[in-house]
Amino acid sequence: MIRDAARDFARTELLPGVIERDEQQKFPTEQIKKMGEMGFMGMMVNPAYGGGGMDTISYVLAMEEISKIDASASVCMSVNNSLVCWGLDRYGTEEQKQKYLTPLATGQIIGAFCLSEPEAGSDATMQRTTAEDKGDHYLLNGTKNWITNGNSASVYIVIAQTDPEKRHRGINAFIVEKDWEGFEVGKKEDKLGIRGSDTHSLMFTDVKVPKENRIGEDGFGFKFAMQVLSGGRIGIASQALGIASGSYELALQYSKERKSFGKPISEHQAIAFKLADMATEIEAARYLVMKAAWLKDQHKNFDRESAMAKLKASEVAMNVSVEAVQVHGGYGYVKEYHVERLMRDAKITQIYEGTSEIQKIVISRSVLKD
Ligand code: COS
Repeated sequence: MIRDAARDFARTELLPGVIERDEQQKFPTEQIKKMGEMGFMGMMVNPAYGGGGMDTISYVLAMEEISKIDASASVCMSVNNSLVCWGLDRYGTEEQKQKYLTPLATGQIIGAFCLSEPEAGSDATMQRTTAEDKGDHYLLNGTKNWITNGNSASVYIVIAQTDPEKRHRGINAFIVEKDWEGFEVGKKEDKLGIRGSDTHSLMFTDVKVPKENRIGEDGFGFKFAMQVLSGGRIGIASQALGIASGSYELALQYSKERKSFGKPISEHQAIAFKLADMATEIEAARYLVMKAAWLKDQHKNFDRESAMAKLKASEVAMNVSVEAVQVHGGYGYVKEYHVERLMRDAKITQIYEGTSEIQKIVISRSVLKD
C-alpha cells in the first residue's frame, strides 16, 4: 500500500513539471508540502511527534517510487527523514522533539544537515566551523558547503568544533534556526543533476546558539554525525535504486515500442541482453538495500550493510541510467524522454553522504575485523 501510494503520488504530482523544474532549477515547494501531508517527510518518526511510526523497509519502498520520477524531491525527502528527523527522534531531548521534530515530521517545515565544509567533506573530523562555549550559549562561526535544502529549510543541524584539541571528541551537533542573527544563506549551486533541489553554502557569523540546542552530551557530535549518516546511506541507496529502476522501466517500455530492422528493438539480442543485465543488477542492489533496512529495523548494527547498499546501488544507478540512454538512442539524449535527467541525477549518489571511496573505507575496516 505504501509503495502504491508513493507511486501514484509520483506519477500524478511529481511527473508533471519535472523537466521544467530541472531546467529552471526550481524547488518543488508545493509537491514537498503535499508529501508532508501524505506522511512522507517523517515516515519513521514516533507518531507522538507527528511521524508515521513506520519501519525502514516502508521508507525504502516509498523512496524508490519517488526517486523513479523525481530525484530532486527524493533527496529533500531523504535528508528530512534520515538525517534530520531520525537523528532528533533518536537523540533529541523532549523539548527539542516538541519544538522541532513535530513540525519537521509533519512536513510543515523542512530540515537540513550541515557537515560538509569547503575543506572537510570526506575527512569529516577536520571541521573548521567553531562553536565557542559562552556559558549559556555557544557562538557559532564558519561556512558550510553543498547543503541540501540550503534555502528551503527552516531548521539546520550544524556540526561544529568546540574543542580542537580533542579532535573528533570535541565536535558537537547543534539545532540552528534560519532566522537567527548572523546566519546567512550563500550562493546556490548550479548542478549537473538533482537540479530541482536547492544546494547552498551557508555562513555563520557569531550566531548565538542556546545550550539547550546542542544534541546529546558534550563531544557527541561526531558520533551523532556518523550514526545519522549510516542511516542516511540507506536513504540515498534507495534513491539510487529508484533512479536505476525508473531508467530501466523507461528503457523496457521504449524497447518494446521502437522498431528497427522490422521488429521491436527488444527482440534484438543486443538490446535484450542489456535489459537482462539491468534487471539483474537492480535486483542485486535491491536485496542489499532491503538487508540494510531490515537490520536497522531489527536494531542490529547496519554500518557495513548500509555502506554496501549505497556503494552498489549508486554504481547500478549510474550504469543502468547510461544504458537506458543508449537503448533510447537519439531520443535518450533529449530531455522529453526523461532518461538523460535520470543519468545526470545518478552521478550524485556516488558522491554525497559519503563517496564510493568512503564506503569502501567503511566496508574494508569492517570486513578486516571478521
Ligand atoms: N557510528 C558511531 N561511531 C562511529 C561510527 C559510526 N558509524 N563511525 C566512526 N565512529 C566513531 C569511532 O568509533 C571513533 O570514535 P572513538 O575514537 O571515540 O572510538 C570516531 O568516530 C572516529 O572514527 P574513525 O577513527 O574511524 O574516523 P576517521 O577519521 O578515520 O573517519 C570515516 C572515518 C572516513 C568513515 C568518516 O570520516 C566518514 O564517514 N567520512 C565521510 C563523511 C561523509 O559522509 N561526508 C559527506 C558529507 S555529508 S552529505
